Amino acid sequence: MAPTQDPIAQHLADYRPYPFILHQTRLDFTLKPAATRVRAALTLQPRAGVEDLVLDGGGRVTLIALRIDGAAPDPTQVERDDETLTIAAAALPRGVFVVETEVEIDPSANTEFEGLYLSGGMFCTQCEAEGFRHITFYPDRPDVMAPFDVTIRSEKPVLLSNGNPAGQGPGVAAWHDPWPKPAYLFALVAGDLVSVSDSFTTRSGRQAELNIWVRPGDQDRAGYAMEALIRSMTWDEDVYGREYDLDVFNIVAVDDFNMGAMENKGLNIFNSKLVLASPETATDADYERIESVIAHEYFHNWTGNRITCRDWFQLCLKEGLTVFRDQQFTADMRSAPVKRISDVRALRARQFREDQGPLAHPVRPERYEEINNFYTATVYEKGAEVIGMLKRLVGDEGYARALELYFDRHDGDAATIEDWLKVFEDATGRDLAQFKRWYTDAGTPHLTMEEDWDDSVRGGRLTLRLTQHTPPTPGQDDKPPRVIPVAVGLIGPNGDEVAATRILELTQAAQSFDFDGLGARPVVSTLRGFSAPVVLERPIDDRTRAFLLAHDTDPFARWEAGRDLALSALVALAQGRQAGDEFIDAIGRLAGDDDADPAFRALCLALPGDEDIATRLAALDVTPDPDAIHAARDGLARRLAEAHAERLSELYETMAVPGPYSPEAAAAARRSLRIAALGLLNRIDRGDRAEVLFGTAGNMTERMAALICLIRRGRGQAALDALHDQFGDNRLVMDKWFSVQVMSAPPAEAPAIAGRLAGRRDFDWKNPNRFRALLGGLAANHAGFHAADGSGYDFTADWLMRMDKVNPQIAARMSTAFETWPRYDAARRERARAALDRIAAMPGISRNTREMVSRMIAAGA
Ligand code: B3K
Ligand code: ZN
Repeated sequence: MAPTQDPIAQHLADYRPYPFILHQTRLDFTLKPAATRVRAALTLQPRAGVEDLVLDGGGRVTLIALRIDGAAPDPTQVERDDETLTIAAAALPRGVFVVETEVEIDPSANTEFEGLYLSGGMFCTQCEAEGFRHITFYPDRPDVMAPFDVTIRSEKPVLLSNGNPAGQGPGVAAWHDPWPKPAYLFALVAGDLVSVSDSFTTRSGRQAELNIWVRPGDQDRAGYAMEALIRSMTWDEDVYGREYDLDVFNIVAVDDFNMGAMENKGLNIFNSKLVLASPETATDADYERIESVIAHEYFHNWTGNRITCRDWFQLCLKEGLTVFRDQQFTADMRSAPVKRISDVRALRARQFREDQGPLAHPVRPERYEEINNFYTATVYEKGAEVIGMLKRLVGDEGYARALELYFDRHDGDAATIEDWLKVFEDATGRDLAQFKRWYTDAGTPHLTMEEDWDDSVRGGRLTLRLTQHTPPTPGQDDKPPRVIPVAVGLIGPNGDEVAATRILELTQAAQSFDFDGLGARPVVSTLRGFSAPVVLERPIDDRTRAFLLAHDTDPFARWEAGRDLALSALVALAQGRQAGDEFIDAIGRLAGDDDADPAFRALCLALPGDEDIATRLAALDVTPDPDAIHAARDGLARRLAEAHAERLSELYETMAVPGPYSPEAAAAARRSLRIAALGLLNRIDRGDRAEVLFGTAGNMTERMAALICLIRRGRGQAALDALHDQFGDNRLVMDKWFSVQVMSAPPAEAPAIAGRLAGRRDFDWKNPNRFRALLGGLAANHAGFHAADGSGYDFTADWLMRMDKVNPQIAARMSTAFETWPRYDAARRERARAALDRIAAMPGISRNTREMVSRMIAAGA
């Protein structure tokens, strides 16, 4: 049933199974840069009655030959339009039949990097979500799964596809993937590659060969990725009981890639920045991200590949769960509290921003125009938070039982969120009807907590009154209450914990919870571990926040107390009021607390960013002024540095890590504190320390931190030139070189600097990493992007329009720089709106960008 009201969109409610069963897929590629031939043989069978056979196939797939059971069909029975190839039911045999096609495609003209394309002379693919239809005609939807046999003919020395090798000769290789999979998990690579190899024996004794394929010369930068892969495989066996299921596991690093990485069965393809690392070229943050993305893609082998999604509305089924799993993994490999705090920071910066703006959508959307626009922080990160809440509600054992049942029951399926929740209901006996709203309703709930202390009850009674309310989001005004797990602990007046963490389940709009027999009024530590993705509003004074920062036993809540102190000061400062003394004192004490993890201290020393301050102001109904915010943050950082200069200098010296660089967590933690101290000292020492560090540090983590300091002090040029001389031919370092100059520039200069950099010959803008480095660098410079004269908006709009013609996915993704536009002042709104209108009016605008821009414009209407 096609929707008639809304013909440009797909709707969850319209799902219907594919009318044919696909038993087998055979593919034969003859690779030529401008004229690749793809022969496909699909073994099909009608599911019930006979219907037309509709195969997806993009406009640039040229049909050369078509046969059904070996014979060409009557041409009047075949219809081709821009998106499909339809064979009339009358032309189809009754039982099992084989459709053979031969098509020609032009990988060299593929600038969208979707389907089969070339990157630096290497053939590679990206098929999720709907890229396979640009390779050949196919039922390109996740619920149509089949085993694949693939033959690749090419002069390139290394020829890879999914599954196990099934034969090789000069110029040809065959692959067999026995696990039925949807087309989005197909991959092919052909190139001049070398591998870093190892092996893994699963706990039931299967030997798997592991290869990471890179360009010759990059081998010595792939070792960390290999270690991370082996750690991931071990962890998934230990924690989830999941084993690898093929004889080989290949990873390929590619320079031109639209996102981070892709979990194709047995052949993961990675953006090279998430594989290649050496101490001289990668930062600690890069190493951590490589470890977590390697894990993420590997974990998809079960949560995504063995159990996939019925349709793209269910994307969070695989992404939310796999993010949740990679977060658990990183917590186990590194510091769990530090990981939790970093994840919450990222969630607030990206997902809260999305959920509170024009692009808000449910974790499981019900409508989309372009699915690639829904690989969002909401689907991924909020999707993971929802699973964290589920685990909190059913307990660790309940979660383990449910996951066991999920793997048993749904292995080989294309499943839904309903299937997922049913598994939890069956394994734990809990009714999850209300919980399901976390999947179906957009928006971030606001939670208020008020306390009352009653002395007249013997021993005293503490009452916590919790209320919830979710502001309206596009298309949904009415938000019924959700179930919200609120983790609460109580701290006595002397700083000792008097009640350990307990989960309060808020299920109504307002509810009260009593605690009796405490003796004396405690301080409440709430939303411990960030037990739910909500905005907490709580009347609390700075003294109580400082007390929690000093005494809370829950590291997240402790950090949060410090952040709250900072934010309340910054919000006041940005509005011209005096504030911040309490914060400066309390943070100074914490910085010197040598019992606290250095990484934790570093996180506490990091002031909330300009964007966080803007968000908080907007939540208080104050129009954010980007320049005032920037000045407030600068001023508070300077005062913090002045107040604790001696302690910070000491930390800068003592946190230096002796000996050769190691990316492991303990060393990275020390560096992070050292760098945090440097960044603050840089406000008052005019950059001398940074200059020395830039010249002497042997690792990119410290050099990059020093470079940022130098740029901030207007002394960056020599260091930038030195970096360029040393690494001009290293694309990944040069990406950093581009982004750091714009990101760290004085806001008023940022758009002009971006403009100058965009004019350079080495601004290879069609490369997604380079484009993101520059445009993303400007978007991350809050007051620079929102420059009052509109130059940040105009620069961004100009480049988005240029990019849209070449690579719509990247243009649409980067257009989110504008997503907060309705919250600024009238003059900025007018300029942002004009930029968005200009994009919307562009002739030939892609579906991707059109959908994004029109949603953003609608919100300001
Ligand atoms: N599943 C891919 C993302 C595909 C994005 C398509 N636009 C990577 C991941 O989440 O692991
Ligand atoms: Zn994923």
